Amino acid sequence: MSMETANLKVEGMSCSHCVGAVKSALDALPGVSLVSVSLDDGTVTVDYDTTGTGLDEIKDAITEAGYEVL
Ligand SMILES: [Cu+2]
Repeated sequence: MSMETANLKVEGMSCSHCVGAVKSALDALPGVSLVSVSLDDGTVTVDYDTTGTGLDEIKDAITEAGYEVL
């Protein structure tokens, strides 16, 4: 088990609905333990176990939810 933290710049999040959509998309990934979203900064911080998921999967989940990872 190896924990990592990803700090991502995400474009397109504008309201609490967006925050919820991103959070639930990431919470659905195996190994993700904590997701925090800052609307003001346009950032998403994800704590995850690298044996469960990876940065590519995290970025894909955000993209599939309809937002752009910069
Ligand atoms: Cu929104």
